[in-house]
Amino acid sequence: MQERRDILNDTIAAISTAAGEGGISVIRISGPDTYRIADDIFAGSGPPPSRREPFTFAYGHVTDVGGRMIDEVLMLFMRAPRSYTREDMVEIHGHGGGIQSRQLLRRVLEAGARSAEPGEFTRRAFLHGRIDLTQAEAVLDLIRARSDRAAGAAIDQLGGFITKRVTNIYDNAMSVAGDLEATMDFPEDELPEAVMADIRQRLDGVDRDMAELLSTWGEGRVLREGVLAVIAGKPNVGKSTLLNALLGSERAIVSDVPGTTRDHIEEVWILDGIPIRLVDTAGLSRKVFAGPASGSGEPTCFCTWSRRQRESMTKTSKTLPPSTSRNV
Ligand SMILES: Nc1nc2c(ncn2[C@@H]2O[C@H](COP(=O)(O)OP(=O)(O)O)[C@@H](O)[C@H]2O)c(=O)[nH]1
Ligand SMILES: [Mg+2]
Repeated sequence: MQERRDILNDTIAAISTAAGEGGISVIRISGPDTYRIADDIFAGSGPPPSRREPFTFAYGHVTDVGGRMIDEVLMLFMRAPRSYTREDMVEIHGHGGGIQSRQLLRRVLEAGARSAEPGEFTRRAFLHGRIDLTQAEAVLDLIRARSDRAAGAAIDQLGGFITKRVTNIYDNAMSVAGDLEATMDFPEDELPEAVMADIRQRLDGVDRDMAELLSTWGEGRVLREGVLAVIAGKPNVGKSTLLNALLGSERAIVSDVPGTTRDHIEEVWILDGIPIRLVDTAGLSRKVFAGPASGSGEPTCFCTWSRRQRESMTKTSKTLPPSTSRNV
């Protein structure tokens, strides 16, 4: 509890837009000092930020300590608890570009904010009870989604889809537990069979719901992490051609000279909304290719291939011995 109070007592800031050039970049400030900081750094006509209405924008400039202009900005005002973190929040919309946004952030930090840790705004949203853990996880999934389908699953989760299902299971289990407790007062032979049958049936329902929810975990993981598919085979059999054809772009060099691909190339290919992490590899040499069933030379796709997954790969692989992984 002590730690939690400390965490939430200070004011944090970060650049919230992606790095690189862009029309605008957004700096977010959250915490008790937000409006003092905003008043310090903002120059514009009309009242200072601390006297603005929530959910309004103000046009003006962010200035340095000496009053010199750093950037022309729009400021958006939000008041606790009606913000993402449930704290006082201000967004500064400045011009995009690495230097410019870093200068704005530096000014905000100079005025008293602390640089936010990765995910700290979402952490505050969680600590203040605005979102639960499954929703916090969904925020990251949504940001990192690599296909429409993955983004759709993250949005469902963010909207509380998983929370609702878990709560439902919990409530049903608690209601069975309550009824079981009530039956304890009765001697066993006086309990009507119908009561026990009903409890058994409801417990089966809880069990079924849990199994069903658990079965969606695998699909979620595939959408989140993608499926790793390695194109392996002898040099010059058309592995790079296959990768390019699937991606619809000339990502890998195709050549009739064997051994053109020297290093592995990884690209994401979306198949039915599922991100497939396609890996084109250098060819496998004759020496390690002398496995018993490896003679065909056809391009071969493995759905699992990594050091961690090598064990499982040997189970799924039909054509290559596990030792070939060192050539990839
Ligand atoms: N005839 C024919 N040639 C192909 C085919 N696929 C690839 N090639 C050619 O085979 C050569 C080697 O292809 P590449 O994709 O670089 O093979 P990799 O070494 O396995 O990556 C190139 O000259 C390609 O144009 C195919 O389906 N048919
Ligand atoms: Mg190649």
